[in-house]
Amino acid sequence: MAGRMTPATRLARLLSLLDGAKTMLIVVQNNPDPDALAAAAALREIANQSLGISCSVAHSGEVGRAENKALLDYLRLNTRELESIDLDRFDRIGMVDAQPGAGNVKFDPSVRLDVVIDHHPIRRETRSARFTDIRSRYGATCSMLWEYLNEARIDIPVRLATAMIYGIRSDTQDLGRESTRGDVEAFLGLYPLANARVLGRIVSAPLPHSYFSKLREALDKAVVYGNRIVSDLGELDSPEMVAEAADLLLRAEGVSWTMCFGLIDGWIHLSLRTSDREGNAGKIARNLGGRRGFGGGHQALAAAQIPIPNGRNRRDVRTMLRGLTKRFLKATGGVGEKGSSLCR
Ligand SMILES: [Mn+2]
Repeated sequence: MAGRMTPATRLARLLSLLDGAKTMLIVVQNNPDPDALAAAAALREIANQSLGISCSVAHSGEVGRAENKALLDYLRLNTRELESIDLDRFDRIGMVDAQPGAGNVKFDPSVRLDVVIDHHPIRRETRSARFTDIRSRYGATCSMLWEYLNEARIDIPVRLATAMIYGIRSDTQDLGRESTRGDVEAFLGLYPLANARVLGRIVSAPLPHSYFSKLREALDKAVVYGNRIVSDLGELDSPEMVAEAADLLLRAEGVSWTMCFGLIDGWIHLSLRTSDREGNAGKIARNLGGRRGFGGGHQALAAAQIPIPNGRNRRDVRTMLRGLTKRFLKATGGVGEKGSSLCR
């Protein structure tokens, strides 16, 4: 466990493990977010500048959000489809901002990883990796990677610094959520190196019109149960709107919990958010994921995926969703209240 070491020891351990390799594959979560993409680019920079290793980045699912696509373009990061990759062709395999066996990454957990650097709570499967640095108190994986870059005295290119700032900002809601001193230090270290104007353009990338109809759906379907909101977004192409709607709805007055879900390829994708410091969204998501699905995350934000068994019709799915809603309400203060539409 590298989490308790000094930055110098961590870097030395990482580099000695990578030493001798010519190629490395860096795996990130499905539908990667800015923190995942920038963290992958940061690990690539370290491996490349320190040891001349050439790296590829891979993930399942697509990069759906307009902002994340703009970030990829700007970073000049060509990500590859994980399913089409021959793992044996790489001397080392690393994973950032995710862990093997987690629900948000389609990667065979029996493949032994060389490097795992992440800020989610540690998973059993991670312990078999050769180098692990898991710091669940950190708001962003980019903050952890900044320490390595800083320790290695690598000149951080403007594009990378800009992307990492975005990664930290978006995972911590501008350092306001789940952030620690390490996140603030990384932010302050990276900010002078970043291009704020370009970042502004990425953050407000043009949105496809379909974004607005999905958003309207999320608002139309939002039901208030006391201090909780639940919204069913229906069929979706990618899960990003589920998370985005959960964030947005949490801003409703008097609301301290949100749960949004959508259906994608036979799976229920669900996002949980809370502003209640006593609440534990990660634990609830893990329970909702159950034995057949996956669930987990942080105190304030979490997600779960639950498979819809074969042969179920629409009514069965509605029953499943009602069951999830009930369990969510039970876990967050009781099922008593009758729901009412947020938008009348
Ligand atoms: Mn992250």
